[in-house]
This record gives sequence, structure tokens and C-alpha cells, in this order.
Amino acid sequence: MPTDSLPQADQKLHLWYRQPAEAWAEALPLGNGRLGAMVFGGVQQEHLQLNEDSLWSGGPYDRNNPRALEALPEVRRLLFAGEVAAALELAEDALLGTPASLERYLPLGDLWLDFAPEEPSAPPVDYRRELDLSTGVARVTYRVGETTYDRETFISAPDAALVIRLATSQPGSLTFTARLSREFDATSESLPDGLVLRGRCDGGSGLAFAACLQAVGEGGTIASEGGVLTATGTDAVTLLLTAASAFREPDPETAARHALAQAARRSYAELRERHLTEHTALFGRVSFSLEGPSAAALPLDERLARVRAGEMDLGLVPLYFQYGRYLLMASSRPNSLAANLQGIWNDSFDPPWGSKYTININIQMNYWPAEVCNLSECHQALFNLLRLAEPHARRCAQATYGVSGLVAHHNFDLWGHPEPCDGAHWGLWPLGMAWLSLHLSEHYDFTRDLDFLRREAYPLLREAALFLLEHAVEDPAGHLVFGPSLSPENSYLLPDGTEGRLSMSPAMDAQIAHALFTRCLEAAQALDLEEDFQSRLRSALDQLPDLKIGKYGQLQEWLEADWEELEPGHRHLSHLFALCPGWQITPRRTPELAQAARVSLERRLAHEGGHTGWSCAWVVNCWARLEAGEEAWQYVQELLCAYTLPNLLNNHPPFQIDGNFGGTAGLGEMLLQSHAGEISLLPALPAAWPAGKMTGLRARGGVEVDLEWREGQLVEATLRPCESGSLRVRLPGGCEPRVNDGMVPVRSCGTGTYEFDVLGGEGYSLSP
Ligand code: FUC
Repeated sequence: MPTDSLPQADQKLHLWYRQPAEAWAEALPLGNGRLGAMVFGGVQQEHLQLNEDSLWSGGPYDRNNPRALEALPEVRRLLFAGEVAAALELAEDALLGTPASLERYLPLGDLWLDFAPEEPSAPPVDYRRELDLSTGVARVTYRVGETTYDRETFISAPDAALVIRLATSQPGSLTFTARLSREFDATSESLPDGLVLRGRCDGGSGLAFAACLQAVGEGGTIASEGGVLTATGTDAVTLLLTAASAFREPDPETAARHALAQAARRSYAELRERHLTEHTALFGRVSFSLEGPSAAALPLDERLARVRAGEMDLGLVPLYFQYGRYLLMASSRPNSLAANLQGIWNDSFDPPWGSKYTININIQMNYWPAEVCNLSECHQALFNLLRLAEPHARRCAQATYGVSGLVAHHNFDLWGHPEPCDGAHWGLWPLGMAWLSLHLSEHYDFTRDLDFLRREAYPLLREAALFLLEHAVEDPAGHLVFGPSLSPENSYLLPDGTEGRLSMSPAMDAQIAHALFTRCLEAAQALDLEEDFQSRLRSALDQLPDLKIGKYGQLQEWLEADWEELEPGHRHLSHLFALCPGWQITPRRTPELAQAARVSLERRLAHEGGHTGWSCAWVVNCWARLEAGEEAWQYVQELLCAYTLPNLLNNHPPFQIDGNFGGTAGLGEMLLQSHAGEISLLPALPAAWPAGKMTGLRARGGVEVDLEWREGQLVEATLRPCESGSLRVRLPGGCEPRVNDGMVPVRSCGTGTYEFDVLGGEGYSLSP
């Protein structure tokens, strides 16, 4: 099959296959933030695996270790004295949360459609299963004899329901049964024209939930009895499904039935139209195409096999990029919880890592594309999680550390439990909230919504900073450190060969504190608030330890000493936070540190680092920040070849969604960066992408950006700032831009950047 050139990749944003999904990793995800489904697309039997975002085991309880306050000074003393094993032992016993493990995200259930006749007269032909990212509609079509079958499924955000439309070309030929089931803790019953699945998690003692289904038939009959709905001899049927849990609703079944009745007031055409309007309003903000070899005419599984065999398929790049945007829309909405390790798609009652909110990289990575990829409102789902965790984070700061402010460690669950979990050598890392709070300042920076800064971002930044200010102690050199802590999730070797994990001064902690104090200070200044607090932040910034360069020329992972890393190829790149997602290290402002970060990255990779999907995605982002387009592209390909499932979901392995989001963000970073006080256009363009177009990306400062390049050179960029002021830009090669055909005067700022004045709401075209 020859590859065709692809000038209009956006028209082909389909994941499509010639066969039904046999395994979950082949099924196609749908979602509206709260409700999720994996569509299998079988001919004889359709299967939709269902999720609802708030369905978790357990409930809220106080996990703070009552011995923590007494033990904390001793753990610190032991660490300063180099008695790392004793420190770990005491921390394990006295600082770790009780119980030590958190709760799990659970499946809602399954919808099964069984079609008659059981043995079709002829084998199905022309089978096609697809997900169209630009519409958010999954579709299955095939033909048996003279009859064509057409099944469309989507999950509507405006109507809060899953919608399936089944149709055939032969009036009266559609006969099937529908059932709802769940492996544990639920029963299903018939409703008039419908079904209900109701249950309670944890063997009946946990969260109550319900899913309700209603069928609307055209022609034929619909009947429901004994938990089985039967459609007989119909022309077409629309199925609607809603769900709720007691996390939000005191009576989930009533809530789900009410939502169902609301949705059922509309015709299928109306539901579809409303879904499309809403979906495209968000999804359509960004377009991306690359010219070059593309196998867009082939099914996705075949394309992935080809790139694994070394073929070039540039059409997969925009597809992967847009899939990340699609998945963010499907798993994170302003009214939903945050996307967890699996987004909202989980079929297991014992999912990997509990399908939790792991916050020492993973959940942060989920939201890396939110702002730059123009889905700012999807970021709100993360802020919802933080609001929910706030009281627990405040209580943990008091009960475990004896200070005010907010603290979280390396995981949350639905109940916002922020205490250290899973073992002190994983969980005793008190920087989770500090890192997460930076997401609110990013949201402000991309939107310039001053009201959001005042109401939501500043209060959280302030409390996260307050924890660090009160919790900090001075190391022997007089620097502020935040231990006991660790560098997620690596260990060091002391000169005598002793292995250690806990540290008083991991480089990452100093970097996150630097980022947080800086952003909090800037916010206080912008809002003209709290002079005293501003001075505290200023002096804390001065007292943070400097980052250090070690014996290999690498960025030191721990600041106490230049310890050997136990795993030089560790998947976590914790000490590279300052390079990415942070901004303390940049190639031009801190060239020595940028070089050291590069050495660290190369050392990780030389020792088989970047293994696991999310780690590979982080590597892409780091290379992009180092403006190393070729290396970034190498790891984009690695992500596609080694860490991607047949349904394009990220494979840790097993499935974990962070790598999708990190990959999408990394592709954005290759084309546009704005973290260094300038808007940098095409900072890491690889030679393999000679020509392409991207529209609708966002830069910090509230600027929307379109880019077009040919023969590896920028042809034109359009910048649309939301507020008046001046913009500082960097073009490839540091060349001077012509702005609006020379009509707008441009000032050189030196070192390859240029500035010009802008009016909010106007567009500015730049050419080299
Ligand atoms: C951290 C990572 C693992 C995995 C888990 C959810 O422990 O080191 O690779 O992503 O979180």
C-alpha cells in the first residue's frame, strides 16, 4: 500500500479498524468527563464497558499517624546525621499514614447487546469500526446479505447521557436484547422500556450507585422483563444511559432516572446535534497537519505495526496529538473530577496502582496539554480535585507536621487523602500540593483571568507556600530544606555502598519551592496583596539551596552530596523538574545548568531510562525544552512504537493515560514554547517535519498562536493576544520578524528576541 501525501490531516482524525475489538486495549474510549465507555463493536454482541468518575472504594477517614509530631524532629536529626536506614525505619513506623494504602477507582458495569439471529444467514462484510475525534462519535458499520447495519455511539456533555443509535437498511430487521451487569455488588432490574443497575461498592457497605437505560424504538416492539430489554422487529432504536453515585447525589437512582428523563425528551437528531455543537466548539479550536508520508488510508492497528517495522507515517503525529486533546475533553470537564491514572476508563476491580491520582508526576502530566492545547476549561477538573482535598491537606499539615497551610504527598484518592502512603520510601514526599498548586498559576498565565487569580489561584498558592515556609528547616549551610523527603522515586548509594531513599534536600524539592515561591510572589504583587507575606517569600527564595552540578557534569539529584544514583536509568526525571515542566533552567538564561540537565537526561537514557510510557513522554518534553528537535522526535517515535496500545492509549505497560497527555504536550512544546518570558516559535522542529501547519495553540500571556512552516522554515505565524501590552518573540535562528507587513514597529531585545506593542483582540502576522 503506497503512502499518500497528507496536506489535510485534520480531515482524517479517525481511529479505524477492520474488525471488532477482542480485548479492552482495542476498544475505543468515549466520555464526557463524568461518564466513560469503551466500545468494543462486536457484530453478534456489542459490549460497552462503563465508568462513572466518582465510583471509588472506601470513604473519607483520618489517616494521619498519631505518632508523627513526636517522631518528626528525630527523623530529621537522623537524616542530617547520615543515619538513613534508621530514619527510614522510624518514618515507616511513625510518619506513614494509617492505613498505609489508599482507595481504588472502580468500574460501573457493562452494557451487553445481543443481536438476533444468532447465526446470521451470511457472514458480515465491509465491517468498519471507528472513532472520529473531531465529532466524538464511535461508529460500527457492516453488511449482512443485503442489509447494512449502522451503530453510532457518543457520550453527550450537554445532555449528560450515553447515546447509542442502532439502525438497519431493512425495515423491521433489528432485533436484539440489552442487559446491564457488574461483576460485583450490583443487581439489575427492568424498568418500563428500560433497565436499572443498582449497587453499593465494597460488598454492599460502600458508595451507592445506579445506571439507568431507556430504549426508544422506531417500529417493532420494546419490552423489558427480568433485567432483559428486548427490541423486536424494529427499524431503529435509540438507547440512552445515565449514571450517578452517592458521592454527588444523595439518591443516585433518582438522579440517574431524572437525567434519563431529561435526555429522553429530545430526539436522536437533536441529541446528536447538541453533542456535535458542544464537542466541536472545544475540539475544533486547534488544527495540526504535517506534510509527508502518511498511511491514513490504513486501519490504525496496521499503521502502528508499520511504524514499528520502521516505516514513516507522519499522519500518526497529528492523530496522536489530537487524541490527547480528545481524551482530555472526554475525561476532564468543569463539572467532573480530575482524570486519574486511567483517565476515567477502568474495567478492573483491582486496577494497577488503584487507578489513583498519583501526584509525583502522573496527574500533573495529565494536565500538561490543557492550556497550551487550548482546552483551558478542562483544567478545571484538576482544580475540583484540589478543592476537595483541601480540608484533608490542611489537617495533614497540622497533624503530621504541626504547621499550617496545605500538604499532599505522592497520591490522592477520591476522598482527597493526602497523607503519605504505600511505604515511606515511596510516599514520604511532601511536595505534591506545592506542585499541583502551580497548575492554577499556569491557568492564570495562559488566560490572564485576574478574577481567577484572586479567587482560586492565589489562595491555594498561598497555602501551599505557607506549608513550605512553616515546615522548612535550615540545613548545616543555612539553606531551607523540606525533609524528610525523597527524590521520586529514586534511591542513592552512600560512599560506603549503603542504599538510601530519604533525604533532607532532594533537588526537586528546592526546584518546586523556587517555582511556587516565585509564582506566589508574582500573584501577590499582581493583586497588590500582603506586603509582609511577599517579604517572607522573598527571603525564603534567597535562602533556597542552589542547584548543583555533580562529578559527571550532571544535575545533582540530591543536594546534600553528589551521591551515586541507585538507578541511573530511573524512569522518574525528578531533578529535571526545573527544566520541564518548570522553567528555572533554560538553555539561554542558565546555560551551565541546562547543559547539566542535558547530561542528566543523557545519563538516564544511556542506562535505559525513559522506560514506561509517561517517562518516555517526559523525555520528549525535556528534549523540546532543550530545543533538541531531533532527540524529541526520536522519543515521539519511541512513544508510538513501544508504549502505545492498538487503541492508541498509552501503555505504561499496562494502560496508563499520562503518556498520552504528556505526548500531546510534548508535540506542542516542539512547536511553541512560552515559559521563558518570550514566545518561541518552532523551537524544536525536527528535520522529519519539513512542512506543516498548526493553528490555535496558546502561549502564556493569553496569546493564541497559528504557525505555518515549509522546508523547515517558518513561513508565517499569527499571534492573537487577549490583552494589550507588548509581546516578546523568538523566531527560529533568532531572526527579526516583520509584523503586519512592516506596519508594526519592532524593537530588538538582544539575544535573538524582539518586542512589539499589541492591542488585545487584534491579530498580528509575523514573517521572518
Ligand atoms: C509511580 C511510577 C510508576 C507508575 C505509578 C502509577 O509509582 O513510578 O511507574 O506510574 O506511579
